[in-house]
Amino acid sequence: MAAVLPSDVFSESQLDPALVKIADKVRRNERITDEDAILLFEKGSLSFVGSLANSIRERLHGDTTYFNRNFHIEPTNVCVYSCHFCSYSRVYAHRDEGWELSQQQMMDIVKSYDGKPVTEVHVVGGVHPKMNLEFFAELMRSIKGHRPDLHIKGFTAVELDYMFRKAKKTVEEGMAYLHEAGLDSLPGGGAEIFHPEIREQICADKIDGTGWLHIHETAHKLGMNTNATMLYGHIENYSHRVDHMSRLRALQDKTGGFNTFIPLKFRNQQNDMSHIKESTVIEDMRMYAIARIYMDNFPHLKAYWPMLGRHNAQLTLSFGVNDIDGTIDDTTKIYSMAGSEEQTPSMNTAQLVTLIKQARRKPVERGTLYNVIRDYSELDVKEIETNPLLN
Ligand code: MET
Repeated sequence: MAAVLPSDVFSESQLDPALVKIADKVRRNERITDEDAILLFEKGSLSFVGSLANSIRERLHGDTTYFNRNFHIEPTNVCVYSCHFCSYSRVYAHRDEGWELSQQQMMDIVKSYDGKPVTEVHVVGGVHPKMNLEFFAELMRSIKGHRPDLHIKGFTAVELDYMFRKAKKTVEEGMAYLHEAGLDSLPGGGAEIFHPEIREQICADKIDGTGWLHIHETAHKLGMNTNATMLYGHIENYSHRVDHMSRLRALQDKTGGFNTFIPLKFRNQQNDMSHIKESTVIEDMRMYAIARIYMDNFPHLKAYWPMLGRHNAQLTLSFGVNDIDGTIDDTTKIYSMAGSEEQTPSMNTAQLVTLIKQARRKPVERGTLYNVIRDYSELDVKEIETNPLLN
């Protein structure tokens, strides 16, 4: 599909001159400023930002749209922190209402995928006061001992910060230790909104933005790749979003260690912020598009379908997104507990491929680090459904 540039589809005489300048920058493949991004949030129509973002997406990836085959392990939802947007955690005193998996139970989950073509396990959850660095190092070793080629993407910076401090290790020491035990890369969670004006209101007690970035920088220095998220659509304003993205873009300039940016939509069920309305789908698509335009040094932009719902995730493929994450297999509760449409998030390969093909894009299965595993564009859905190696 040829990239359509905004000048081809918009009559520039009707556009705000400042928006025309931004479109020119995108056309010349130049970085936009923080002010430009705020202007896009304030004045850019959905079709304007969408068409710019799509031109960037097609320049970077053509029609290629990645997915992966993965499952999650959520060791616990018992948590020492009390993030107001969270619908998932239970305090230690009420841990009987939550879950705490043993090493054996977690290994049983891993073993239940024996012979199945998953490539990644994603490990995140509550910050449990008793699940410490040694506990998780043992888990890493057991997983790798059982299935060495399974990529372990685990622990948000928030979880790592707590376990390293408790073990009296520096970030460098703790990270090197877990890496050695088998941890391959970090997911992007716990970032929320870095700006203290917002962070202090929504998750005051966990690691601050500077600490989050330091943990990712340390991982990058050890040669580990990581992802980054932003929880949007609650009490933040556009400048907080841009500040957040700007800190990530600056770190990426320094290390190049981020793979993917994942905007996460705030969902409002069963949490302390239920009085706040959720963002509209239009605002969601504008968020993805502006992220694609602004985050010029992030190779990938992901829509995490268990949070957004599969149909809206499909829609993002026209607004800059080139990755929709994985099969999941109903192994995460984080967003179902917050009221997502996806109450039992699970899609098989054929469903993911169909979703991507319906959007006229090219489905490609990737590993965690975007190594290509298989191009599905020429494969018939029936063939995928009936081949156990493909489904
Ligand atoms: N414990 C993580 C964090 O705050 C989030 C995991 S999902 C509830 O970073």
